Amino acid sequence: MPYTVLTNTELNDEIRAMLRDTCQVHVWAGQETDPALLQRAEGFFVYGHPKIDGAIMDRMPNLRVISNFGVGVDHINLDDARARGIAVGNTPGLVDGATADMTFALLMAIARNVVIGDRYARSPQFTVYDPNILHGYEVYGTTLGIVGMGNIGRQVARRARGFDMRILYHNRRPNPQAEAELGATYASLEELLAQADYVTLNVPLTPETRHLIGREQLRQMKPTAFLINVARGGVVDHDALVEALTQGWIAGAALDVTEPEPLPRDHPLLRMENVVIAPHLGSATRQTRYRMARRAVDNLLAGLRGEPLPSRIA
Ligand code: 8YV
Repeated sequence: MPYTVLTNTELNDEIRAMLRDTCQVHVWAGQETDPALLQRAEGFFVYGHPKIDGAIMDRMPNLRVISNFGVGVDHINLDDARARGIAVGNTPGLVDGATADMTFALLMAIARNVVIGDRYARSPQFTVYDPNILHGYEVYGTTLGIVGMGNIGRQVARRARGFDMRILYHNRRPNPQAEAELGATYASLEELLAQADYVTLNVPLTPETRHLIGREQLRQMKPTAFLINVARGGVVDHDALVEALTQGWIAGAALDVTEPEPLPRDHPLLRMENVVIAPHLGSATRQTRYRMARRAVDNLLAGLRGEPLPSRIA
């Protein structure tokens, strides 16, 4: 007898194949979802970042496990799940390398005008090579400020060493191991913002990190500095960021994540030349996506069978 599993959006072929023999997967249709289906649902496979709270859980009295495809679980109310005895799984340790690569891809793209250069090189305006255009900022030998020295932050620091960067980091607690291994120096957030040429955000979104970077923090950055966000859009106050970019408090920003995601199509950030935006691609490599799928499926099946989840967050 296959398990009844809901998912918030259509799963890709790879995940569907992994679940084919054990689960009957139905796509959650919001308020319209058939009550009989909700009654039967034993597992929820969360693909993307829909809000999952107690009200939704209460509509599924047989729900035993929520399996999140991804490490960040800010969209799932973990307390509500705990209170109802529902296990929640995620995919820690699997997205770090790919997300750190993307951090550097965005950092390089904004510093060296890769995206704006690409648009120009394809345009009818590019008829003569001109050494005088699109001078960017150097990356090697500059100062990197990493906000959040967790698994992803450490991977970012490892890459920065290859660029001969001086590495500052800020974290809830100093991380002596990272300091010894990576040559990173602990700094208060104020010191880091004042000194870094590139500030990367590598923290989870929690009540403490929501709008961690606002007006005051952006004003502390150098006018030649860049902000790179591969964490969650909510870590940055977007109104303040628009002001900072318009007023020249900072040189530019590269964002893999925004709030909301996607931004409304007429949002000012989408019209700015000193902004690079990606559609949340941090962990989007074939290899990482496969590992995430495998772990998310293993968490789901373990929860359905009443076994310990390989990666349980709540
Ligand atoms: C995923 C992520 O793309 O792991 C995370 O927290 O943000 C990304 O790696 C996303 O969660 C997909 O659902």
